[in-house]
Amino acid sequence: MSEIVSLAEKYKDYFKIGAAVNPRSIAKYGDLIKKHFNSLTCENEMKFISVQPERGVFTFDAADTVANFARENGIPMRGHTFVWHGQTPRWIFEDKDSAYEELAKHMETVGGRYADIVYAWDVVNEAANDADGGNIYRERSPWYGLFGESYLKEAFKMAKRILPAGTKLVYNDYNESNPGKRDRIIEMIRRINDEGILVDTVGMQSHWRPGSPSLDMICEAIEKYAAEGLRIHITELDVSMHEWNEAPGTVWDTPERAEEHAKYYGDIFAIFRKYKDHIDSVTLWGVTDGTSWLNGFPVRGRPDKALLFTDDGMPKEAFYRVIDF
Ligand code: 9MR
Repeated sequence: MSEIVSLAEKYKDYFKIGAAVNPRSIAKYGDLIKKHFNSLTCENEMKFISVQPERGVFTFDAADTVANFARENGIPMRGHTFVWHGQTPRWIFEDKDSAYEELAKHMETVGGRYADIVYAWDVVNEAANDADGGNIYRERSPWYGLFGESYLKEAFKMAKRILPAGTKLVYNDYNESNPGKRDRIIEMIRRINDEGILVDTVGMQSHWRPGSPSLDMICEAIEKYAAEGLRIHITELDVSMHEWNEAPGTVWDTPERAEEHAKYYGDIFAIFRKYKDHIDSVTLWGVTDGTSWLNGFPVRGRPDKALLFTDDGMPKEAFYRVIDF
């Protein structure tokens, strides 16, 4: 492995190169992670339900395993995530009167524990509506159900008050390059920031597939977010080998598809480099193909090969395209 160039090293004049990790991937691929990545995100271990499943009961073992690995190796982390409709325990929504107070306590306890190592928090995750032509907000979020849109500004105010100065405060979402959703995200951030800047960074999750979104759509999204004065983090990048509505039984693991996959990876990293003045980090959502959440999504049991390394830790063609500049 020693002759293979380090991704993080190769990109040191551009932006951080990150990976979503968990205790299992750290145990299995620790050396690979240390070599190639200079930013880490807990895939699930810092989510609300992981660290505070019951009111006042904090469970930090898994998050600590990742954070201690990061500390030992001097790798900074992104925190993921505080306010989300997913992986959040019901108890916090059961009492409207105490929900904000509990959220603040949560941010103090979790944010405080990792304050030495976390440089950015996904304060709010996935609050925008997916559908065009209606409310800009995701109405089915229990946060929206309790407080309407006001929870967004409240959450960022809280984060700004509680987290160490200088922590990047991120609004993070998917389908971020789709023009309709992109514009809803921008409108949402404008409203949060209308009395002063709270959100300073937009997280473009970037769960993509070859050709989708188009390269033009990605450039346009980056330009529009940057024009708002926002820093950009690519937070959850992966490129599925599958078509979105692929017919069952489709043969997908072909040399042609692998070439499209590799080419797309090369093309999107060329875009990221072009916009390096706006982009602070590019995080892949997983380490090796087999550790990706896409195995079994959205079709149960169906594998995918969405990342840059095989399960043997070998770089794939996509890896070589990413470092080919
Ligand atoms: O990768 C995560 C997977 O292990 C979890 O089962 C899933 C539960 O919702 O969350 C995945 O990560 C998601 C991230 O937290 C937010 N954006 C979408 C990611 C992929 O679903």
